[in-house]
Amino acid sequence: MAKHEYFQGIKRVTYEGPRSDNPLAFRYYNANQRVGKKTMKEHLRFAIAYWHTFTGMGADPFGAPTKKFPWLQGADALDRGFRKMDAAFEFMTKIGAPYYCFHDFDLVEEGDSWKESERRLQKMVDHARSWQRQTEVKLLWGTANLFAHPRYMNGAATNPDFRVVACAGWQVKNALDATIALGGAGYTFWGGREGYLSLLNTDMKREQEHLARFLGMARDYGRANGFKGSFYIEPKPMEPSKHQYDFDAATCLSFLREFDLLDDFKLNIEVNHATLAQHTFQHELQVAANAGKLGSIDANRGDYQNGWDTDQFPNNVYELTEAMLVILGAGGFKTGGINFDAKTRRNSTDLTDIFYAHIGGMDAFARALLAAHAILEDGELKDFVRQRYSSFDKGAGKQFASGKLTLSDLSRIAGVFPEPEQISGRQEYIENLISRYV
Ligand code: XUL
Ligand code: CO
Repeated sequence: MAKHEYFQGIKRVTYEGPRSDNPLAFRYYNANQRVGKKTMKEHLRFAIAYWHTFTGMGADPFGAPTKKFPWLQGADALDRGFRKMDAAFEFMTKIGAPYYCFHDFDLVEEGDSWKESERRLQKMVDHARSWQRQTEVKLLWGTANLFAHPRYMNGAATNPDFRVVACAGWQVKNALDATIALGGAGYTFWGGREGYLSLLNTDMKREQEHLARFLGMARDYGRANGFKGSFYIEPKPMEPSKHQYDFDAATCLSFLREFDLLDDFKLNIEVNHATLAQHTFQHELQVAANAGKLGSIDANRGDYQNGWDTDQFPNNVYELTEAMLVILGAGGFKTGGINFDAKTRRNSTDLTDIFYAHIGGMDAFARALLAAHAILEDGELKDFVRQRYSSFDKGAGKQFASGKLTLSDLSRIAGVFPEPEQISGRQEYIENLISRYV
């Protein structure tokens, strides 16, 4: 532990069970409790997002920062970086999160020269390595912030100016080096400004080709330098660009397929990005899972009444249960996990609020895991779906599914039967089945 304690008066958060009324205890997340073949900790692989939790100070388009994080008060950038990291590892240890995620310049502010930025990053990586050794906290994934600096206003890898693309390359190389040095299990690309505002000044085809070229270069560099983890693309339909090239899971998969990147890239699916794309989170997870590309998730929730990325902490156990059904159905996380890409509200200004937020999110996921596991064990849901498609398991249905029939065959077979009788989809019955476990 560092000499200074930032979260004073808060001890390690422990599991006290559903009857506990201690707001600083888990009521459902019991790290070592077995659920099927794995413990909760192994299933959920929680990660803390460095940007929201230790760097985001509550500024919004209408107002100044509200959060007076003590670790950000120093005069010197490196000093602030070190103190932020000490606070981060104190928090992650106390909440019992096994992982964290960062952008390069969450760790420390960018300097005023390439050299100075690299020097700062190197210092932070050394400090993180020493903290990782002293604690059990590991890096789930690293990434580069290719959207905040004004140079990226027209995009990073898709910028029409090659010099900006080169800057993005410099940043990704350093961020990959940091991720590799810290044993990161993954590396994420969220295309912050990889998209466009107006088609009138944009060569979309060319920009997408550049993006693919850039991702391929990052992949080659990572692999050549010992990175064995997963590369993730994180879909998001809009904001900050009007049109983002990585709109949703299906768009990303088709892009990866077109440019022959599928072997090395999986998807990192974020709840609020799914809903901005007019999908449910479950839908996006299933699209990724169907392609064998469900890598990791960014957990949060949007707001039902507005249309932007509010990044609130997840608390809807029913929806999370549906999500966990897909995740468990796909075999669970391998290199990925549940990264809380979520922030406390602007007026939640106490340091304790950070604990309440994460405890709530972790408990909600633990309940969803328990419910989803029990639903799968019970088997009725799976049987119901299997039964629904059983006409393809035998006879002509099976021949159709295995490609042995022609359209003329279908037409002939249709003529043999009377009008098919109605078969209910029984959605409400199935929804009630989920409710029994939530
Ligand atoms: C932005 C977002 C990012 C990525 C990492 O909406 O989700 O924080 O997760 O760059
Ligand atoms: Co995210």
